[in-house]
Amino acid sequence: MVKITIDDKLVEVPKGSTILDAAKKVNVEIPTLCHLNLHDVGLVNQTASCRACVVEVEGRRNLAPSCATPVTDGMVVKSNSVRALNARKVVLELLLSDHPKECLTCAKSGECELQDLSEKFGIREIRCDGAQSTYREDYSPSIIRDMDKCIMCRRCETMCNEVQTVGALSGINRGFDAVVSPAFEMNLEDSVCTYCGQCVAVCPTGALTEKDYTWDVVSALADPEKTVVVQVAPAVRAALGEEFGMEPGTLVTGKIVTALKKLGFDNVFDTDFAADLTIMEEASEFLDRLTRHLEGDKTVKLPILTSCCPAWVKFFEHQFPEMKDIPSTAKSPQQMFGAIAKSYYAEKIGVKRENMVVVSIMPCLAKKYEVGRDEFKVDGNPDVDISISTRELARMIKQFNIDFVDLEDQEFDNPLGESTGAGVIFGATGGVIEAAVRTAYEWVTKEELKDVNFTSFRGLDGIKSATVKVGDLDLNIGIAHGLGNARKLLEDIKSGKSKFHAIEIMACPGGCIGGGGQPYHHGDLDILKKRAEAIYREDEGKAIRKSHENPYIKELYSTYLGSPLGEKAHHLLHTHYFN
Ligand code: HC0
Ligand code: SF4
Repeated sequence: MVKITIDDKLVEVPKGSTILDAAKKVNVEIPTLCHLNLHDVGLVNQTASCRACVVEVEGRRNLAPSCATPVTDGMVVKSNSVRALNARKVVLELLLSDHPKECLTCAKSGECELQDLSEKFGIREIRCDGAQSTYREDYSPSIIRDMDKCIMCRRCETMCNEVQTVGALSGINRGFDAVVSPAFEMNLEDSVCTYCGQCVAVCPTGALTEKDYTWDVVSALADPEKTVVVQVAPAVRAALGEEFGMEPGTLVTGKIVTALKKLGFDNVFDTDFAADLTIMEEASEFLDRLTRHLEGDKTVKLPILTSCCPAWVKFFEHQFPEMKDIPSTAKSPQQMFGAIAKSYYAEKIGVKRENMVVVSIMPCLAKKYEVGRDEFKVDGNPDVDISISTRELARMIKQFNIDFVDLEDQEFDNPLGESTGAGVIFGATGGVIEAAVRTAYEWVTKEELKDVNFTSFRGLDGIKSATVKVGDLDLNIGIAHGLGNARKLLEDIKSGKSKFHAIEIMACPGGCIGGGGQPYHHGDLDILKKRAEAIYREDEGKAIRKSHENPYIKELYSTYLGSPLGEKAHHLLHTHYFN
């Protein structure tokens, strides 16, 4: 251990700690911009590029960046000397000198860390206003890059390259032309980007933001010709409240339904219903593959991989094209919902497909891209028309002057609004495979699964594994969240080392609760933990906790789809992948 003094407070920290680590321990708040420590999910950005965290160290001539300076025994640090404060102010002024002054219209206004610090330091004029960087904007279906707002903190680069191992972003050029870009300055849309949105989640300014589709939703709602139905993803209910000042982990399911009805949607349905449907198909596919494998069929490939996360799908299409016959062919719940809404439900209520608009509320930015994929369209008409994020829904609720916190709870509409606990837990890492095992267990053993809680599948460890006894079989389950962790499991499959029968993969750290469209967590991982707890609380509170027991799912199969993996189910609920 090493002892140092910060602002007259004595603190003891492990060797190798930085001054910033030590300061946190004694609640000395040193401002940071580029620094981000999400150690639990493998992200430590320690580039020391912004210099907003400089401090004075006794005996040293130069100010030291506290995020990157290791402590030494007996060190005496002043975080608030006039010299340090003055340097920070100059750093901010220099950053602002070529930053667009667009706070009134910036998508990040109110959430921007540069804006916050400028306010804190009382910067009212920029003494060194001069040349401005002017880089073209880059629009993709999910993400907008506005590089004039980039402060070269490199958080996105660390996230994309080290945590996600996608390698879509790196710093290029010098001086005013310095930006973070895909290779050859191509647009994100033409790159290997997966649209996971994790770069957006950690960007401190408005350089990377979601593409906002809220006004497309408003236009659809205003069109008297259209029946507008909405689905709400599992993870949204565990996070939306944060946008209205509620404690992280507050469940707001019933309030979301009420808010969406007030916004004017004709029906408010639940993606969790479609998550139950996904389990029917995915568990059937898994058991079919497993049975044939056990019978010695060498053409069958195991492990089966979940396929409901569109960023993960795009990742394996780009990076492991030779393995695209391993993931399940089941569509994601978002897309299953759209396919069923525009067939079964549209027929039931006598509305033509082209007169129905399906909107989804998702914690995810890749879902915006997923809705536009050609295989999810019928004669050019998409199964899901518009996908907006949790943050965009919050914006709509505020625009419509709805007092969210005081809303009464309401229930989802039926038939596409009834769900089980198994559908809800899709929102947290490990939840999809837990839901699948709850069903597969009962289908294989023909016995009731008494304890549905597979706690070994839960939690924020990057890679989890567990063996579950299902009848005579020891089922080996693998779980990865974050694409870097997924890559490790895929490399094992490729080299023949994998012992898993089934693997769940979600692109975002934490699963969908940590999606790129969720309220910004500003580096506080406790927020992710609280959201996950909320998801499992909702599961506990459900009367039915296994997908195959959902009465509306049973009715859907008996009156419309036939059996899982049957012809109609195959046509509506399964997909294929591309290189
Ligand atoms: Fe998810 Fe989903 S669980 S990907 O994270 O499978 O976005 O919440 O909606 O589709 O259900 C996101 C969340 C979903 C889908 C579901 C899956
Ligand atoms: Fe990388 Fe994900 Fe951002 Fe794309 S969305 S650039 S994959 S971090």
